[in-house]
Amino acid sequence: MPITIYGSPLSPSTSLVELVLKELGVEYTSVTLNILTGENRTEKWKEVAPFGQVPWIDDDGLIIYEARAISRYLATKYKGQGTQLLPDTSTPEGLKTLAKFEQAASIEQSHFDPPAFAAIYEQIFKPMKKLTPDPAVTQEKLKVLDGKLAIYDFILGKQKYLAGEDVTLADLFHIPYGWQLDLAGFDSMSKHPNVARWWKDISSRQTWKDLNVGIIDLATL
Ligand SMILES: N[C@@H](CCC(=O)N[C@@H](CS)C(=O)NCC(=O)O)C(=O)O
Repeated sequence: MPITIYGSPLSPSTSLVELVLKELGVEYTSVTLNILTGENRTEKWKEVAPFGQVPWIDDDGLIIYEARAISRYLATKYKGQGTQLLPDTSTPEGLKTLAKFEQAASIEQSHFDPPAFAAIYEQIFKPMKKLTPDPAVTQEKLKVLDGKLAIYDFILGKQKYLAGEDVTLADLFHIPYGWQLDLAGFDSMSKHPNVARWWKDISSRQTWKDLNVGIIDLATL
């Protein structure tokens, strides 16, 4: 039975899981929930997704939510198929590369996601929810993000990807919100030279292009 992903085309976290499935070459089916009307937060889904957020997957009865956890699960389950997205822990260097991967994954969650999400929420998601964005908040969050990306630039001046010389899930975790920053017209991902080189590399992956994530016409939902 193919994996089913419950999510929304408006959700960067859903795009992340789809990207990982494409990288691994795994067939899947999708169920779209209308997150603007709160369909994901109805009593019907409380048992499977207690926090009420998309995405979650159903893999033959195994329900998992939290996009990064789903990604790790999929990359582990389909190890040896498609792109290798987690370090190979069977080598003598395995523990070291795993530690570097975990460090990179933590950097994304601690330093990139909070300001990137907050800027995108203000600029893109608030208008979608018919709330009024505050440009001052957007600018403040972008400034915080820029400070973090200056540190990324230092790191990426010494290595190709965030965990070392190979692409990993830790890099892919940045793609959906990095993409939204580009779509919003912010120069965050292109301002610093080493970040720009890395971002061009990871965001031009064919799998991401195939997903064709863009500005959604709400009338089509
Ligand atoms: N930490 C969660 C965050 C998921 C999340 O923020 N989901 C958003 C869409 S990207 C959502 O469900 N929004 C609608 C809602 O919260 O009701 C993950 O990584 O999966």
